[in-house]
Amino acid sequence: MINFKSFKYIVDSNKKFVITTHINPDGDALGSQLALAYFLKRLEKNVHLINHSPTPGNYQFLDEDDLIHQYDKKLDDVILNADVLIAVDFNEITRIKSMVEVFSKSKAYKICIDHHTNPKNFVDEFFCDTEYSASGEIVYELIKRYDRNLIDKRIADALYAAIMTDTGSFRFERTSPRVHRIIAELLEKGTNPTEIFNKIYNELSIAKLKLLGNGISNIRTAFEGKIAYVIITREMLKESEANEEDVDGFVNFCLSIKSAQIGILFFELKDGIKASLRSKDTFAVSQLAEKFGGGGHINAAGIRFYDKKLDEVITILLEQAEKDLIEFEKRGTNVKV
Ligand SMILES: [Mn+2]
Repeated sequence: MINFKSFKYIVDSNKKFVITTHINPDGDALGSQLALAYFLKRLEKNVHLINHSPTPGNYQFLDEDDLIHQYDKKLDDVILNADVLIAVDFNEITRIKSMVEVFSKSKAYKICIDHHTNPKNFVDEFFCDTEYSASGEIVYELIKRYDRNLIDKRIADALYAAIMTDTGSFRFERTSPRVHRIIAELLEKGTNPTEIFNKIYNELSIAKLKLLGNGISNIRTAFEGKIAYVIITREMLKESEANEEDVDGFVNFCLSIKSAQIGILFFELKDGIKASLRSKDTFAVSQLAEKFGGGGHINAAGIRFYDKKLDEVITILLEQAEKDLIEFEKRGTNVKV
């Protein structure tokens, strides 16, 4: 349950806000962060946006005033002297990497606005609910209940981007009637869906498209085609002259195979291996991810491995996925009771 009154109190009784989001931010992370910033600025608050990662080029249009700064030690004073630190779209401190130390050290009142499962205890107050499709949906409710007249086109665009990207363009599980009602209100504020979709998704580089082609042409399946997976290695990255952000979204193609119930992307990072998991229906990839120290949602989750080789990760994860699928087929769920 989200305590809207408490949020209003925090906003009204403080002046200096710092908002941050997770490593490799996606549309929901950035859209939610910027919408909050535009809202607080309309209330004449002092707002700083500081992230570990740079903003990917296709989301830059949401931040026309260049409000987002990449973290640097020079910004420590801003973070240490803030009244309120807002963590948006993540729920454990390790997700902010280089900022962990200063975030922990700051005496500011810390709040978390998020929709992922299993929040860790790293803030003073949570505005979290896993029922929401996107952090942007929560941010919308927070702003609306504060004062709906504050939602202008800029805020609407940022929230639209947040919700569109986290619902897979309004098709994932938690795309509820409420989501569409919110979207209707955002469109009434002047948001143009075609324009935002094109800016986010139709500005791919040739490098990304080539890498995607390479990944897809080597797609593999396991367990009678019920698991489909794509592997992206450092070498493939180099060959296509793509960068790590280019791999965003590749995992979703795995589920376009009819027989596939689980889709996995194995991605060899500079530092470790990342596995992105997706599923159809009610198979909870979050449960699978948690077995390896990862997490996420029912239909979308992720795991990071730091001390294993790619082949090893593929073997152990596929083995566990198969076991969990067998259990899912037997019991109709893979969620622990
Ligand atoms: Mn999100």
